[in-house]
Parts: sequence; structure tokens; C-alpha cells
Amino acid sequence: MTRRSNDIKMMTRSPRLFVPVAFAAVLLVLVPLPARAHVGSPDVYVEGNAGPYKLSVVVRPPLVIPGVAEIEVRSQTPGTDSIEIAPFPLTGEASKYPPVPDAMKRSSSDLQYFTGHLWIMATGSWQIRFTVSGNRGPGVFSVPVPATAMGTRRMQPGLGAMLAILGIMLLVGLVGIVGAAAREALLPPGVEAPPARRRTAYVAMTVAFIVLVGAVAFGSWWWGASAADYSRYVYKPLEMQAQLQPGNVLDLRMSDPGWVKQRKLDDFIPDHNHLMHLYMLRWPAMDVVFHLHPDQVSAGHFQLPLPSVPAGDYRLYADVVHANGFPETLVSSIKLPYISGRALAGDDAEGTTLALKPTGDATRTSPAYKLPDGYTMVWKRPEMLVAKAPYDFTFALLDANGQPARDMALYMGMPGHAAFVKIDGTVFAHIHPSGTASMAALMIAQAQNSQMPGAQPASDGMAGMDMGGDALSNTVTFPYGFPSAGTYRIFVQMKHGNEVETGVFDAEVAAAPVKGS
Ligand SMILES: [Cu+2]
Repeated sequence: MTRRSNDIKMMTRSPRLFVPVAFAAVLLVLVPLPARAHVGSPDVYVEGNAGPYKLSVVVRPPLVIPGVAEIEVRSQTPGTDSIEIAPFPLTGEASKYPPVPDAMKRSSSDLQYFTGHLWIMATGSWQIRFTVSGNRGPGVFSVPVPATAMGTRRMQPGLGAMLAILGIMLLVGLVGIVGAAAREALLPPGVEAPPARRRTAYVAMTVAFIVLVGAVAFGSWWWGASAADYSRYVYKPLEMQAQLQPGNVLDLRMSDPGWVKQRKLDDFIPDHNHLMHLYMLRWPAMDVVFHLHPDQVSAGHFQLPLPSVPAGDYRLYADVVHANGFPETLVSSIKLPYISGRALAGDDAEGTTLALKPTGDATRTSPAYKLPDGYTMVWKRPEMLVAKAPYDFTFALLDANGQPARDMALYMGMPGHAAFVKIDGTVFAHIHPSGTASMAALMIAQAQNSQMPGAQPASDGMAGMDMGGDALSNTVTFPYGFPSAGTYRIFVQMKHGNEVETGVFDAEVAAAPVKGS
């Protein structure tokens, strides 16, 4: 079946969605707002195995819901013939009934590259299932995609002015037609209208004018009401209040600013061993970073005894995942005095570095980061970084002699964790070797594929999760793309022995080329 016919089928299946679709279609320019999982970084970059095929997937979710998600896949395994995609909810009854899949379009110049698009019809925790066929047999892999309306598009001023002028011309023209009809419709051609007919015409024109202005006013009210209704669906992240309590306890209380009714504060599930991953950054220098794991005290209430912390203003980014696999990043800030706290323990990590320099300076920072214990973390930095493009960010850990570190260990089950933070605070993304998707959501998605041909155990489907007997590599790779141009700081964590190392790298990102150029 062609993609278009499938689009139409999905639309006709849900006729009551026509109005929001039409509404989304007439809203024109969007102001992007901070995003759900991660902040300001809505695109999903994931690497994983569909059976024997290694896929690099990019999903660009729509900015309005319902809307079209754009999907790009690069198969890193030769012999891939075709890929089919199907969108459906990640959890619940509907997750058992995936729709008929669509075929992705294969690039004629690059046989390993496939593109496609899918309608996402409702807000929520979705997944896209990729079914691959090729000369190595079937393969299946699913990518979780949190889908939410991110804002309301505003009309471009030029277009608005043009439509207003055309509208006024229509209105004036209609009034003129009504007047002419009332005055002359019953007269033979060429005969002058008598005064009584002229008066009737004026009355008719006045009535027509009033009716038309009334219709425009009603239209404006309807538009406003629809927009207000729609704005309730625009994503609003959970809010978080941070406080320092006696005993150096960091106290975090969540509140719901109101969004979809289904959102709860008591349904978080562990994501790589913890209910909450908290990045605490000294702001705006980003010269001190903590990766900590507060404990849940009660629904929406987390606490953590702080380690020793230098004084300063801190920004807090807390990652949580709801039971349906929907991830959120809560943002808060706190001013802290110097804290002489407990020693770092468990999965805690800390890094201290130089202050981030203003825009334009980042390209000159070294791709080799000296760590306090004599080790070095090296970023295999691409020549140029462009917004929106997918990259593999690769880092290697070298020992004090400059040799590949041989005592590598997993840090929370993975060879590495990375956080990408934009200098102006509009972007925060906590990434893993499998990509931007929450690990918990990836697990839920893979588990559902277990009965399908080409499925593999959930943990094997994700890059970086192979826990085979071999010694761990001293390199780690994160698939990611910057959402916008500007200066970013990247915090990379790798573990060797019992030491969690935090490498810090700055990146200058160029604007994405304009489409079609
Ligand atoms: Cu992590």
C-alpha cells in the first residue's frame, strides 16, 4: 500500500481528529519550546540491532499533534533490502495491535539509506517498529518516540496582511453585489434605477455589511476558542522546586502545572537502575558538574544528601521516566553555599573544569581532556559540526602512559553516559550509547518484539548493552545531533576500575543548511 493511502486510511479511521488536523494545518510558524525528555532536543537518535542489521535511526517528531514524524534510517549492515515502519503506542492495549506498516523509501544514490514519514495522531508515549528484510533474513527493532504538541504556530505577518487585504476585498465585493442585485436585478438592461430602488439597495447593503462583519467576528471567536483549546495540549513539563535542608539534604518537590490528565507523579520506573538521574551544573560557567541519583521519599518528592559541593548557582536537570515509557526532564535551580558533605558513593560522579568561554571560542578547545588521575579522555571530533545532522560522538579513554585504558568498567550498565548542554541553557540532553531514547522505554519496546521473526533478547538490541565476556573497549560512541547552532558543552562519563571519569568538551555548532539549497 502506498504511504498516501495509508495516511488517508488513518485519517478516516479517526474522523473526530479532522478538526485538530485542519487546525494544525492552518497554523503556520511555530515557536519551538523546551521539550519533554531532554530539554530543547526533541529529535530521537537511536542506534540498535534489528536482528542481524545494525540501524542508525533518526526520528524527528512533529511539532504539532496530529502531525507527521520524519524518519531516516541508515543500515550499517550491507544486504539490507527493505525497511517497513509502523507507529503505535508503547504500552497499553493498543500496543498489541500495530497498524499495517509502511515501506520506507530507499535512496537511489545510497542503497543503505532509507526515509519515510508517519502520522502521529495523539499525544503520548509512542513507538515506531522497524521491520527489516535482506539477505541475512528478517530483523525487527523498535524505537520509543514521546510525542507531544510543542507549541502553536503563529501566522507570518506578511501572509496575515495579504489575507486581510483579500478578505476586505471579498467583503466589500459581496456588499457591492448585494447592493447591485437589490437595485437593478428586476430592471430591463440600460434602464436607470428609480429612487425607491436605490433606497432599497442602501438598506440591503447595510444589512449585508452587518451580517458579514458578524460572520467575521464569529470566525475570529471560533479561531480563538480553538487555539485556546489546542494550547491545553501543548506540552508543559513537570515543575520542580529545589531546597537545601538541614544536614545538607537536597529536597526536590515536583508539581504538575496541568497538561494531560493521565500524567502522574507516582508512576516512575527505574531507568538504568535509578528512578531519577540528576545533573547539577554550576551556572552559567558549567565548570562544576555532578551526576547524582536522589531517592524517592513519596510521590513527587525526592531527596539526596549532598556530597561536598563548591558554592554557587546551580542548574538542576532531573530525568525521570513514567510507567508508559514517557520520559521527562525537570528543570530547577538552587543557590548553594559551600557544602562539606559526604564522600561520593555508588553511581555518583563529579567533574570540575574551566569555565565555558563565550560563543566562538569552543572550536579551539582541546579534543584531549586531562583527567585528575592522569588518564586522558579523547574526543574524535568531526571536522565540522552542523545542527540537525546525526553524528556518532566517539570518545576514547587513555591511561597515564597514553595507552588505551585496560581496566574499563561499565558505569550503570553502560560503557558511557553523556550530557549535551547549550551555553544559553535552552538545550540539555542526557545520552547513552544507544542514543537519546530512555533506556527504560527502549527495554519496553524491545520486549514486545520477542515473538517476532528477527527479534533478539531485549538487551542485545541496544548498542552498548552487550555484556559479553570480552574485555570492554576503551571507546564509547553516542549517536546524537545538535538541535540548533551555537556553543555546547559535552560532559562524558566513563568508568575504569572504581573511578568514574568526567571528560568535558566544548563544541561550536554551525547552522543547518537551508533545505533545498
Ligand atoms: Cu545516563
